[in-house]
Amino acid sequence: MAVLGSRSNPRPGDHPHKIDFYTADTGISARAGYTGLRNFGFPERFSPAFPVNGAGKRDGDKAPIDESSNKSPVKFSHFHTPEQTPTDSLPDCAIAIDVLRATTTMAQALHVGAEGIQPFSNIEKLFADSESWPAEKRIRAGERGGKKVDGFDFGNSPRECTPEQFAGRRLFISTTNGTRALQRIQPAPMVLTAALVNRASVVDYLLEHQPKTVWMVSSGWEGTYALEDTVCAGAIVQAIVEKSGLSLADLTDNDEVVGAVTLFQQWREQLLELLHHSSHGKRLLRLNNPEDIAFCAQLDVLPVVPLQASPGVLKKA
Ligand code: 3SL
Repeated sequence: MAVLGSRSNPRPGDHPHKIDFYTADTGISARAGYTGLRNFGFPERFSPAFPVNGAGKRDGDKAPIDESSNKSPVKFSHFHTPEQTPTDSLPDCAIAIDVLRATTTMAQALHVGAEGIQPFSNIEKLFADSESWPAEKRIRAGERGGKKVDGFDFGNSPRECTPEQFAGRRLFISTTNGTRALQRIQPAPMVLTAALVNRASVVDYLLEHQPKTVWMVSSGWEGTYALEDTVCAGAIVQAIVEKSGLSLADLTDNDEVVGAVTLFQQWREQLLELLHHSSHGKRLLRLNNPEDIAFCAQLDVLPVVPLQASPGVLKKA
């Protein structure tokens, strides 16, 4: 079934995410959408948001797309900070981004075999909730101001996440901004985390599961813009453009997405330099941490998608 287009005139009682698709094989419209929140997963009630033939394509492949289609039923929005993220609606899928360093660390932790991840914005709550977990099965990690929190096992360095230390253990983590972004989007039916290191896997997941509205929520720094999170949001949408054959204009729901993609196009061959330009990159350099920046600047190296499996718990998808 090829998706030819959608119409945007809502009917009384429609869910805001409900979209009618006109299909090539039937010539009639098929109503799709969801009517309630789910923990995760997008079953049969969803019609494809990307051209069906585009799903799962590898880098460099352009999905064949019906020339009569110039409108994508999937729309991406990017928000520079958790504070700028709308509070009166939810997308089908929300992605938290904190390239330096929280979502990079989370990707690496699950990649090396962590059993799951529980993010906390509040350190006292992290200590209290993790207390009920067997000591040998838990890791407490995180930072404030880039430095390890007293009493934690680790800071927030992805390079500390080794199979020896993390395999089979649950990571309880609190960071300055990344965990706040995650808590902000927790009620969404599909919640992922993304960083440059796992960009390709996140993109493949989106192409496979086909949410129709996707919010990319950057962590920023204490309520302000972060260059490195924006370039990651741009990298995600750029890969969707390349793999689906859809145009950027069709995929975009706010101006921030266009800005993010443009930033990525400009810097895609110099991501490490860009991270060194960013204010948080400079902060980490002052803390003498160039190796972490280099780790976080790698593109598409970790085949892992952190997915919220139950409220507040991320697992490998
Ligand atoms: O702000 C955050 O959530 C952290 O990722 C910041 S740091 O890189 O660990 O300092």
